[in-house]
Amino acid sequence: MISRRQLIGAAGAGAGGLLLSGCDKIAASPSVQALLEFGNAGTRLAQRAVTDRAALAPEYSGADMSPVFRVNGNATPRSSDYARLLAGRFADWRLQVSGLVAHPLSLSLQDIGHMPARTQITRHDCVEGWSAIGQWTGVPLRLILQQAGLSSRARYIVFRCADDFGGTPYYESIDLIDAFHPQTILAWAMNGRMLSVPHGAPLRLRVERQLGYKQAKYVMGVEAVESFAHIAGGKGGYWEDVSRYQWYAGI
Ligand SMILES: Nc1nc2c(c(=O)[nH]1)N[C@H]1C(S)=C(S)[C@@H](COP(=O)(O)O)O[C@H]1N2
Ligand SMILES: [Mo]
Repeated sequence: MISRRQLIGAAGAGAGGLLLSGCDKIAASPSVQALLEFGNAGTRLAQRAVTDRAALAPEYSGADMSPVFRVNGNATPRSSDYARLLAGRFADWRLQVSGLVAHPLSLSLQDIGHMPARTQITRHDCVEGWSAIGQWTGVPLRLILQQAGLSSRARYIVFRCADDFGGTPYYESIDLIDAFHPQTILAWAMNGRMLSVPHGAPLRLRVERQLGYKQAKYVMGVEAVESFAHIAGGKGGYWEDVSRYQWYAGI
């Protein structure tokens, strides 16, 4: 499991990244404003992160839902594999669950649809300075990890996506606190309909205590790992590798 020291290290790095990023837009969001009000009290920030990681993100009512939920990043994966799966309405699509698990899984959309589902209306906050409230339905990630029999060596969950930027695949990762958080789901529906391609069909991550770029769309694989240092650029996600975006993007 994750030690308290490692947790404080990760939380401190995340908060520091926000402060250093110099991004005015994000500083304007109320939750970030609240974060900044902690000032330079890094230890207090870390303490808050340690005690609050299990807290739920606010949930909203249907009346609060945004009439338009912006699409950001890739709006459709360009690969021929994805095109083929989409043409078959994802009947041949499988979610591969691999890595540090006792039982690797290959789950169809139907398999996932038969698992218990959770529906939540939450606010998505993109680091670029926009937010939208939407409703998400999907399987809690912890149920998939439990079914796969997560090894005690696993510390992070990596999400492999079907899309890329200039040939570099999109991917993301989260720690086990977020992986087992009750609002962390692999969503197959949005606003009461099957997930659309622009929003990540057939399956996308919702990890509600973090910023937009952590919400991996087009998830093809879920991999349990001890470390993400050897994956792609080693920083745990596409944007983390190519920009100054921090791995822990807590809000
Ligand atoms: N696979 C993949 N996931 C992704 C992205 C992407 O380009 N590809 N963009 C990220 C960013 S920056 C945001 S804000 C959200 C946007 O989700 P949406 O298009 O459903 O609004 O997805 C995130 N997940
Ligand atoms: Mo974003």
